[in-house]
Parts: sequence; C-alpha cells; structure tokens
Amino acid sequence: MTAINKPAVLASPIVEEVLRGLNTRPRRLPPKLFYDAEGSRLFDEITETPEYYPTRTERSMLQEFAGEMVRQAGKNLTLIELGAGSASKTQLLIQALLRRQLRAEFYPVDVSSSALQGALASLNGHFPRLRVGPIVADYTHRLPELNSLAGRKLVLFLGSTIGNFEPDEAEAFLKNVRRALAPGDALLIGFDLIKDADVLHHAYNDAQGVTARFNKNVLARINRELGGTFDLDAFEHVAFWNRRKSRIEMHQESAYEQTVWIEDLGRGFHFDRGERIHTENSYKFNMSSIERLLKRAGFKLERSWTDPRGWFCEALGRV
Ligand code: AVJ
Repeated sequence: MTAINKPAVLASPIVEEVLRGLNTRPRRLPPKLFYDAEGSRLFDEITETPEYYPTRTERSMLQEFAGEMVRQAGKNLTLIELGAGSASKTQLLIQALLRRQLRAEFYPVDVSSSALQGALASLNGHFPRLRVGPIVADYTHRLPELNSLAGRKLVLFLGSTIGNFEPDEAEAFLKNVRRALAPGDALLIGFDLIKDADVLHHAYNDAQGVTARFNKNVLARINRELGGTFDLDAFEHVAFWNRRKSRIEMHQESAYEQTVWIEDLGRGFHFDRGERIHTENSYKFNMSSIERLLKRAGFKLERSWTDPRGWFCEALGRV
C-alpha cells in the first residue's frame, strides 16, 4: 500500500521578509521583492523609458569598452554575473570575450527564474562556443560556490544594483564576493553617479508611470502570493532624491487611514494617512566613494570607465 503524506504547507519564500518589514517602523520592504516575473518585466520596461538613463548609458559604455574591459580583466576568463536579469548588456562582454578565447563559461545568477529563462532564450544559438549554467539564487543571502570553477573568474555586478544596498551592507556583500574569489580574479561593477537632481528625480518618476507600477508591484505581489488585500489605488508612488544620503528613495504612501489584511500572515496592518512603506534606496556614487568601498571590501580599483556625461561608472576591482 502506498502511504499518502499530508500535503505540506508551502510557505511563500517572501513570508518572513514581509512580516519583518511591515512590523518595523518606519515600515520597509526589501527591493528584491520587486522581482517576481511581473516585476522583472516591469523593470525591463523602465529601462526603455526616456527618463531612465542608467541602462542605456551602461549599454553604450559596454558597446564602446567591452574589449578593453575583458582585456583588462585578464586571460582565460569564466564569467559569473550576479543579478543577471535578462543579461542583455552582458552579451556585449560575451562577444568581446569570445573574440579573445575559444570557449567560455557563463554563470548568470538571479532571484528571478523567469528573468534567467529570458536570458537563456536570448543567448541561445548566438554563441556556440559558450557554455551557460544559470543559477536561481538569492545571492544577497548566500553566494554560489565559485571555488570549483575553472580559470580566472570575472564577476559581473552591473546596472548599479549595488546601489540597493546600505553602505555597510554593500561593504559586507563585496567582502563576501571577494572571499569567494582567488588572487588574480576580478570584479566588474557598475555604479550610477551623482548628477543633476532633476535628472535623478525624473529617472524615478517617469512620465508614463512605469516606475510607479514597478513600485506598486511589490504590494500586488503580496496580494497574489500571501493573500494580501492591498487596495492598489490607496497607495501612492513617492520617489525623491535625498542629497544628504546620496540616494533616491522610493516609498508607497498610504492615501488615507486604512487596515490591510494579509491572509497568510493571519493579521491586519494599520496604516495612518500619509504613512509610508520604504521600498527602495538607490545610492549614487562618485569616484572617491567607489574607490573607498572597493578598498574596504578588499579589492584594488585597477581601472574605471565613464561615459562622456560622467553619469555612470564601470569599475574593475582586482583581488
Ligand atoms: C536595478 C537597482 C539598479 O536602482 O535604478 C529602477 C532599480 N528602481 N527604477 C535602480 C530601479 C526604480 C534599479 N536597480
């Protein structure tokens, strides 16, 4: 006779973080919660808006400098990309790499399996000399084991994703990356630079409201995955440049006093009118903050590239 087990309760992986974040004052939700399939799609849509300059700027820098970047990184490279998303910019580095070496391995790591599937689909057929090993993982929690990989490693952390970390977390995170690497390995990391406040503001308040929808998706996701009852029209997208802290802040602001029930947490959350949930920080850097951060994490800033407007920086750190 076949034993039938009781069905296990599959807790959504976001339960803990949502509970913790909504219990904290001021309330906050970690930005990685944006990136379910819908959020990853919305992020890609943000990158197409005229106001959101980082992706376009970084892409044009990779178009121009990918050859120099991989040459600087060294011979016989294995690529690991943290937060790969759809990996559309990475193709430029892969192309440059495959001009210099016959074969290469590429390990894209992301929390979103749908984004990785997209990455795989877009690489498919274009690079017959490339082996791709996608890894679905929350790399902020635990880095994949890199010791067993062959050759010199180049870790890519593009798009200024590092800007989502608090300064102390950024340092701790990069220290972890460095510990996973060996002497001679390298890190190519993108930083969004401090610039005109208006340019920054509009990049996170685009006229079509794509960023607002992206921000709201975190509430929609709680509704979908945890049986939440957020009224999406009762919260407003708020994003502004905090010059003192050198960061863009994004929040959801409760339009009026309300209580939101979340079924899987078995309780309601009361919001005052005007109360905010802090959903993201996006830190902006300058050359000295970049150099300091890399140095503290144990990397030597070996070389950096910027665009003509000085809006974005690609830095090569060496272990
Ligand atoms: C993917 C973290 C680089 O901070 O600019 C875009 C995410 N948030 N618009 C950023 C984001 C709002 C983005 N990063």
